[in-house]
Amino acid sequence: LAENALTALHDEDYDVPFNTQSLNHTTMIFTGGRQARSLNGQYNFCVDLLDTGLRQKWFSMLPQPQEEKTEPWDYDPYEGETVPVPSNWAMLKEKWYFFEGSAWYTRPLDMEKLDAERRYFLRMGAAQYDCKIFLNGEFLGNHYGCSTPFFLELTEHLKAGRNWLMFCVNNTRTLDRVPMRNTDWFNYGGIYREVELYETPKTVIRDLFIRLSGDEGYDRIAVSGEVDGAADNARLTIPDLGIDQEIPVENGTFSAQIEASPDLWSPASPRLYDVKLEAGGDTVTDRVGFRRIERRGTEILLNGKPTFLRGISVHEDDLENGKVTSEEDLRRRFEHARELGCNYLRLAHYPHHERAAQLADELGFMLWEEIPVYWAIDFENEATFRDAQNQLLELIKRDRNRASVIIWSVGNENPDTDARLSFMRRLAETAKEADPTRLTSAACLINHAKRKIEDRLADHIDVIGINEYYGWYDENIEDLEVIGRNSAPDRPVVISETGADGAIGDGAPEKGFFSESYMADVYREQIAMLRRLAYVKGISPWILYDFRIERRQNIYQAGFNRKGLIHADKKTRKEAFSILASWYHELAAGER
Ligand code: GCB
Repeated sequence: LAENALTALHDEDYDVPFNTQSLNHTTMIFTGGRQARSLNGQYNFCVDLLDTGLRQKWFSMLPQPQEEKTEPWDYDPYEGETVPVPSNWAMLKEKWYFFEGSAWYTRPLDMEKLDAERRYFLRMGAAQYDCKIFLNGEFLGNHYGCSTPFFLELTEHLKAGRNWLMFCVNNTRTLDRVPMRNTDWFNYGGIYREVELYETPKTVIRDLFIRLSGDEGYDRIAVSGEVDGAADNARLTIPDLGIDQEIPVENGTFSAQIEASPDLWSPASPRLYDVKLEAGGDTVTDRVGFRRIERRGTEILLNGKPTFLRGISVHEDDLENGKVTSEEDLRRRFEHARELGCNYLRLAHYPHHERAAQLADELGFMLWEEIPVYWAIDFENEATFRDAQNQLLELIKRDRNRASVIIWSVGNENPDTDARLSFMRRLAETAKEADPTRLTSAACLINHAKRKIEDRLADHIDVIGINEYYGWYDENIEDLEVIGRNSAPDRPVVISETGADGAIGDGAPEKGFFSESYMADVYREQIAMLRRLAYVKGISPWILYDFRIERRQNIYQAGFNRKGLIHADKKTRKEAFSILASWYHELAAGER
């Protein structure tokens, strides 16, 4: 019996300080315009239900010929089965479909030579949920969170020649995580976005935030950021605006306001400008749109004009690829949104791939982005708060140059307790501090008995989201009018969700709950009602595509949420699609 089988009852008992959440928003670098070396591809792989690898320290074992092995490890990370990265293991093998636990990924990393004047950063696009990183047998850092990128500087740890990179990714659902144990989407484990290596000069631009300035009539561009390393000045160029300006760097930060009148970005005219920033020999670039998004009273204003958000909600979910997103998948999503007549999408319920917001910038869609503070989080737990706050900051730092993003949402349908109010109010404040230029929101609660929006968080966000399912979970759609009267909201309300399940294909019902025609009727009734509701400033029905979720098992659902306007095949439209599309196109025509 190996000694380690008797110890390590709890994670904290491992003699390596694993659970430190050491990789967080402070270790990010700005990657726009940088050349990356892809570390995607085949990795040696092993699921490890009992965390034997942490106890036996599989990570510390470097490749050894069979005859030189000093211990009988239960897994050899350098032999055996491989899987592609990015991927979700649930989609690779039937026996991994429901697997929740740790899994090990190993690959070589060959460095022809190391340049003493360069720095090296590993970037992980996303890993669900807890990811520990090892290099050449050493534990280097750990990240929590499911959908935001994280970085680890390898400069001091790489050697010339062959290195070994290893990840231990654990997707166990626990009470103290964000999200916690219970969600209405599938728990796809694994490294499911790109892994890359970035090489930079000694001085690194860590952060660049550029936007139209909210002061003085929006005739300025504000720029700020962080430089790590020697630099006296940063130089900003935006050729199409005639901007070429030196900005002093002090204590590693810079900030300036520059007079400019760019053409404003909007869905109708998604103008983007090439931006370049240089400092201390480092250079980054971006394509940035400039626009104003504000709330005034109960209106949402885009570039000073009241705007109605014609939206649709969407998950990252694919029949074959799980949460792995491709360019093709994203483009198809925006084409469907365009066909519907949308000017807006809600990216639910966690940060989607960063390419989504880049494409929305180019194609002209506004976005709601969100962190998975979903249902009953451990609101009393300060460590849970830090995790949520870190996911929010990583998302904001990743996407705050995207004109398409107009809303940071801090959560969805959470019980109105004191602990929750404090937790989510602090998140809304964090968002405003990191980015004062966008609106905050959350899906708030309706008290159905009182027919009123009743949620103390509503006073602390800019836009009140409500998920209402009249015609599905709730009966009387007339209540929506009463809710408006009873609540008399002092700020814009957006229906962040509404919808109904509609099964199609073999065995689908002809009428009643779960039929396509029932779903179509719900959309007709909702639209008839929404035409009368002045307090609603936008909607994002639930949802564009049917998606996988194992908690729904009736014969029509069979492991899927069937509220998609389009089947999970991402091709077959349901009747409700054209009903919503004709209303949206009518609204869009009225705007012109
Ligand atoms: C909701 C949740 C969403 C669910 C949806 C449903 O309110 O926010 O995550 O999937 O309802 O279909 O019940």
